Amino acid sequence: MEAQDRFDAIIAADERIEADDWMPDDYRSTLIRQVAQHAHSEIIGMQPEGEWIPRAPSLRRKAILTAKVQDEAGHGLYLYGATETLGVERADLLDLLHSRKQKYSSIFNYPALTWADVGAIGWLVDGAAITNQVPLCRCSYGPYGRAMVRVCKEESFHQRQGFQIMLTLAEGTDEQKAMAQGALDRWWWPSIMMFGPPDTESVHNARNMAWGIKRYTNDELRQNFVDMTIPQAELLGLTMPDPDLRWNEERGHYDYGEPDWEEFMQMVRGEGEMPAQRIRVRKSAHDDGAWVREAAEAYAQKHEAAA
Ligand code: BYC
Repeated sequence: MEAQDRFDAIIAADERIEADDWMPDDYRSTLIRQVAQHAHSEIIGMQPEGEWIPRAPSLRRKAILTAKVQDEAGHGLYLYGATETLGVERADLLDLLHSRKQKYSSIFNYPALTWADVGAIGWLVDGAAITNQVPLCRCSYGPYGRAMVRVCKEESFHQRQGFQIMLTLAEGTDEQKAMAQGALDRWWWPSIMMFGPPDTESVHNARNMAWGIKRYTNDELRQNFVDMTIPQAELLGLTMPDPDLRWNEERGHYDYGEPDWEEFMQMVRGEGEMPAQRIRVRKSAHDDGAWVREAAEAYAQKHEAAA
């Protein structure tokens, strides 16, 4: 059987492509693009919440937030590992991030202004991430799908801790409730834009669906997230910042307003001071960590020589 036929048969049978299987160049390159972008998002995503670790309102909150931010570093690790199985080096991927030749998620180009933003990130951003990532556990590329299983388990703890912060604030003083509402107002639209451009504008949708990399389109996932989140906002007693939001009996889904796609594109392109700051902070963390990489390398060489 020809390599291409074997690949097509595996995809048609909804089985998995593994690292040492033959795969078309385009399949490999779209995966490198997506999984690297995903890995970059995990480590850049440590910044908005990491900035709040020293300012967490109690020791308990500080411990929980530290654990959550460390989890994101771990997700980066699994995902860089998964990308490396496609024949690229992690050091090169980091260079591509630092030189802005590869992207990270638009969502991390927004600032976390108050403690309530930490709650909103956990509730909405991790909530959107789970909605997107649970189907990715069934991705046709084995190493990526398997990495997603553990990531999703941890994301579900993250989502709950965010919701719990929002609930505490929403049940607190008028000022705390206003903080929670402000954070929802800031993070709602960026969260629903995280799912990517509308299906009519999506470049990779059709092919990546056919290859079993994506299982649902951007708009399908966005709708699932909206439907899941509205009852949670009602429970919190908060108001969604979308006047067009209403239940559509006929569709069995919520209708919602049009996001600001121009703002989304600006965030994807990384225009403005916030994206520049994200890359600056990342590069300086990388430079500060050079001695750790050198020490690990020296240690590995010592053991190799001994063996
Ligand atoms: N931001 O054809 P499309 C987390 C780009 S981190 C930036 O629909 P596709 C967390 C897209 O790359 C979780 N760019 O693409 C961490 C493409 O550009 P190019 C992050 C975006 O791949 C810390 C163009 O737009 N999750 O949860 O079929 C703390 C056209 O798009 C975005 C992932 O990375 C965006 N939002 O679908 C807290 C999920 N959206 O390269 C939380 C993995 C689109 O052609 N990725 N673009 O120039 C995916 O599932 C898919 O890649 C996407 C896009 C759904 C995002």
